Amino acid sequence: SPQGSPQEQLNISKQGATTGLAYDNMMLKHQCVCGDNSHHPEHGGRLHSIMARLQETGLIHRCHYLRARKATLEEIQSCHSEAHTLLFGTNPLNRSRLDMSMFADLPIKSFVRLHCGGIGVDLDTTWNEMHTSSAARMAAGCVVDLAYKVATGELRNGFALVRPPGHHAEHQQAMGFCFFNSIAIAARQLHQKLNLKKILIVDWDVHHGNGTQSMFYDDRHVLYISMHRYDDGSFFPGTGAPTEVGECDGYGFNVNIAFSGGLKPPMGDAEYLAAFRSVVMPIAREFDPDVVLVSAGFDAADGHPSPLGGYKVSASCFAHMTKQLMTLARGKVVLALEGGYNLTSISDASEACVRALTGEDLPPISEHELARPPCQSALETLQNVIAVQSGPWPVVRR
Ligand code: 6DK
Ligand code: ZN
Repeated sequence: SPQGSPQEQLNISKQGATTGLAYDNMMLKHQCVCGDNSHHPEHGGRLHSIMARLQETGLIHRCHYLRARKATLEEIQSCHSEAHTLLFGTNPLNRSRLDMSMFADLPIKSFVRLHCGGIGVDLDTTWNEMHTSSAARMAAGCVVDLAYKVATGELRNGFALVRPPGHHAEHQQAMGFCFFNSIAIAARQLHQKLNLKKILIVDWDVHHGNGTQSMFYDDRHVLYISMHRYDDGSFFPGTGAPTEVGECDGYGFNVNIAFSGGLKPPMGDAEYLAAFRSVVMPIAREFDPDVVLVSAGFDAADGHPSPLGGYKVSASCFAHMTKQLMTLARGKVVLALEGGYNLTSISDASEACVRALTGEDLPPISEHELARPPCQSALETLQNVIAVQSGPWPVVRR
């Protein structure tokens, strides 16, 4: 608010030039009851490694540390059903006073017993009855708060270091390590509370964000652009075909850059930068967003063997993509962690992206990747995307 002491105003204007960092230890508590992380690639050590790197490099002191909070049940319900929100947003202690008939129409009435002995929503998605709700609500709250502060100009841009991830979570379905779709909730809040009319979500996690796509499929206020490994529907979660372009009001506001052709060769910087050059940036500039939210998974990075990746995007490439997005929306860019499981790779990539956000000079892309033409199957993907998107987005035709 414009009120407040001169000192407060000074802090606000200083913050306005600052990169926000949203994080809370509560997100470490989402842990399989089996107690053995080796069965669960999406574990708390991921956030710990990235935090350690931001500390070691001193980057943490260049960021404004956000006092995190859990998303309210009301915020979560802007994207998820009431039953889903209550089931995954409460623990037995605070749920006891609720009417359990609420859950009667949920598709998942039974949880599965995992091979490790734990309990899951499905075989991938471990669920801790006591702690998952707090962690997932904290993850969403971090992204909402950070997005809010960046959208209003209180912060320049930001990085939400969060887990569990969100982009697979649908209106009434937890899956693929995800419970609440934090990025989608943030986008909804910006639309509903700040009345933003043009929100861009870029998703560079190696997996397609089926949840995010489905939530905004008929919504022209939220443009969803995903780059992912697709392999003709055989790669998790199997959705994200280039032909999925949105429907009704949202026609043309869903863009899937779906790489196929397996790992021969694996996609790398050359393919990702070509996609940015020929599809992502032209459409994004034309859309001219008020704010850019990034589902910033780092599992397309080198160091992620199949099934959790297989590609070899460099840390520097993630930073360059960040920097390009910062030319949109007057620099209002919020990165939120999704996947990424190799602790060194995700720390390298996070460090590089935070350097980009704070305006530092970026490490160069390797000469070899810059000189290399995109592989044949990536060229076919891009041609295909351009063909299906040139109706709503003539700018891609060049
Ligand atoms: N399961 C995500 O990175 C989640 O997109 C990916 C979920 C993949 C589920 C299928 C799969 C494994 C593989 C190895 C070991 C255990 C489970 F949501 C994000 F986190 F961002 O590969
Ligand atoms: Zn992923």
